[in-house]
This record gives sequence, structure tokens and C-alpha cells, in this order.
Amino acid sequence: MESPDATTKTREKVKRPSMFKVLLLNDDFTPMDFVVHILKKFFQKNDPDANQIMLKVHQEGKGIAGIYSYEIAEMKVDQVNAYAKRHKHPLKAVLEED
Ligand code: TYC
Repeated sequence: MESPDATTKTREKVKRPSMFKVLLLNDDFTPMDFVVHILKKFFQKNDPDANQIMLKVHQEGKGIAGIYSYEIAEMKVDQVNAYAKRHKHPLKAVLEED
């Protein structure tokens, strides 16, 4: 049987899916144009936005490449880290809960 406040209880259970930031971390070796390329290839950034994010990472140590559900964010992190490694650059992407 439904309790009188079944509707309320149902609403209380509704949770928005947690979102996760994909952060790029600065290093001293990865070329700036490779980071811009990554932001365009994996995060669908246009040229001005990609340059702005790359410079923020370079100056501040880290920056947000994109915000996604856990599954998508994890996939982006893995793809970027594998791609950077394949191209022999130390660039790292990490997840951070939003
Ligand atoms: N610091 C790097 C350089 O001077 C550029 C860079 C930017 C590297 C962002 C990584 O996530 C990064 N070539």
C-alpha cells in the first residue's frame, strides 16, 4: 500500500546524476599546441576557447576541459592520457567530482 505521502517520498529519492570535471594538469614539457589540439579533438572546443583553457592550465596549474557524467568523464580521461602517452608527452587529465 502507498502511504499518504508516497509522492513526497518518491520526490525525495530523485537525485540528479553526479557530474565530474575533467581537469588538465600543467607540466613543463607538453607543447602548448598539443594541449590546444587535445581540447579541440576530445572536448569539442573551438580555437579561442581551447587556447584560453590551455593558457589557464599553463598559468594556474590546472583547468577544466569539460564536465560530464562519471562514465563519459572517465572515458575522456583515459582517452587523453593514452593519446598523450602515445605521442610521448607527459600531459595528464584527471577526474574531480563537481
Ligand atoms: N606548460 C606547458 C609549456 O610551457 C604547456 C602546457 C599547458 C602543458 C597545459 C600542459 O595541461 C598543460 N609548454
